[in-house]
Amino acid sequence: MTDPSTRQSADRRMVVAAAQLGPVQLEESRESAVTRLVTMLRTAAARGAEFVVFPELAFTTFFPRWWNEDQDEVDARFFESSMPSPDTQPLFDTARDLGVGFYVGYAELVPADQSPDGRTRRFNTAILVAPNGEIIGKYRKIHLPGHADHKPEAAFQHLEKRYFEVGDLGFPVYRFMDALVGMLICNDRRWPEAYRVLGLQGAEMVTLGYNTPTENLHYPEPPAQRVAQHLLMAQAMAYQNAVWVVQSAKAGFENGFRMFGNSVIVAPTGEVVAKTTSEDDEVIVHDCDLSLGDDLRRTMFNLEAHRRPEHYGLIVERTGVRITPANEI
Ligand code: CDV
Repeated sequence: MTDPSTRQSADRRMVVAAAQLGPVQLEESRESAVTRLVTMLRTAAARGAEFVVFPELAFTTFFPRWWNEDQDEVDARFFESSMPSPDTQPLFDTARDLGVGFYVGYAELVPADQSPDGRTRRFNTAILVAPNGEIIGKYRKIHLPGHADHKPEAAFQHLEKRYFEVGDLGFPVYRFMDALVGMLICNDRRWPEAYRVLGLQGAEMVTLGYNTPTENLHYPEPPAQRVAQHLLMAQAMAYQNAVWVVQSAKAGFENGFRMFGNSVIVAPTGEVVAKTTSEDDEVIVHDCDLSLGDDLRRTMFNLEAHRRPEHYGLIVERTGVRITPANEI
């Protein structure tokens, strides 16, 4: 266990990039998507980045927007049963050549013969890859949004609950280069619990890829409001947990369905230090001072000194709302 007081060594820095991916059409091959990621990796490295954050499900289109009953076809078109795979190997090779680490999201298929319970399993997954090209960490998305049933009346589907299982790895934090890094995926960013569990393990940087539709599937909502909420969450979670937040979008029109960009790097102070301006492939870079959160962690958000878990029981005991007014004894 690391003593938080021992990490206040001066001038720990990491130059980090968020590499936003523009749309990946249904017809686009994995090979083509990987070529685009490799190009951005090179751009980021040329601008000094040591660590690059790519989006959720980065190798294909955002396929949960389509109902498909042919699971074999879904598996073959969108899932990876090994990582790296022949198609994704160039990304790993380039990272190793450049000496750059990365986070990337993909649809993970665990074949039945490799699964402890003999069942084929499917997860929405992100990995942390070291500058030598080795996978050093894995996270499987826990807060799966959307639905499992077909909604033919809807303009589009959000079938993450159909295509994926809830992640089974918890919220691990990894020692990565000079920092303590946690991973989340898209909808996880809306849940303070996820960030706090990372914060309690000393995370200094939280990395996250996302695919967020510009339109709300459930009710009309102005797109600008959705972007405002996205930025609000990133800034609040960064400040409340004294962490750097690096969030990378897949954006733009995929087969007519739009997703917003606004990839951001946010400082532990809650300030946005870099943000994309397009819905295309775009790289933003920031030189992060890893000690910037130390003052907050020592004072306002000294978790050891100020948290009151004896009063937080409901957070883990109860999932949904049950109205329990204090005056009804
Ligand atoms: N891929 C996602 O998790 N998208 C959700 C949408 C459905 C709201 C998100 O939180 O952005």
